[in-house]
Amino acid sequence: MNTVNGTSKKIVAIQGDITQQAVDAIVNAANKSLLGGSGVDGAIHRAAGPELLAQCRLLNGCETGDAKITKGYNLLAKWVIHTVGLIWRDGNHGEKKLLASCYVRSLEIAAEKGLKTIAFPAISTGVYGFPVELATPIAIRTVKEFLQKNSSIQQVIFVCFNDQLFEIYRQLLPQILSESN
Ligand code: AR6
Repeated sequence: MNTVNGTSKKIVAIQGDITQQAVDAIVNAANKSLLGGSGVDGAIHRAAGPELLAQCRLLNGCETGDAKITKGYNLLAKWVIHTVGLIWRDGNHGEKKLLASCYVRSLEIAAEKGLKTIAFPAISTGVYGFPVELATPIAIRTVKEFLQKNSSIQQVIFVCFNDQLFEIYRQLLPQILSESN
């Protein structure tokens, strides 16, 4: 498996399918309805089974930049944290702040539940059109800063679904993790 480690293995990037990750929680790049969709959202619902949708129906949706948690049902992951990114327009409509908020809220919920290992997809970079070159540094810096303040989470895994995405994480992860703040 392709893996790139940060200095402490606390933050790593792998190439793979998030539905196959044996972690405490996987994060879903959902939409405000939380009722499923295409991309990673569709893959997670298919792998988790219909009980996931039944629980999502009880959540009354989710605001952009926020997150909500459900069980993982048939997934290897015990929990799914559903977060909602913003559809990319031109970068001047709060996209960056809301993307960072997706990562922070997901990690806050994981920490509140005492979860130790969390896997993220590249939120908003598919259907929602956020350029990966801009989204990746935001994802890495936001997770890095969160883990500097919170010691309960042991590992965050960025799961890259394709070669191009993994290559960007392979380049940026060591670079950003070695920067002093
Ligand atoms: N494992 C890991 N990453 C994946 C997987 C997978 N199985 N499948 C896709 N990706 P997207 P968004 C990557 O479009 O841009 C849905 O309809 C994909 O390559 O899934 O936040 C929701 O319901 C990309 O890098 O999410 C919303 O309506 C990343 O996951 C909307 O799409 C995110 O792509 C959300 O759009």
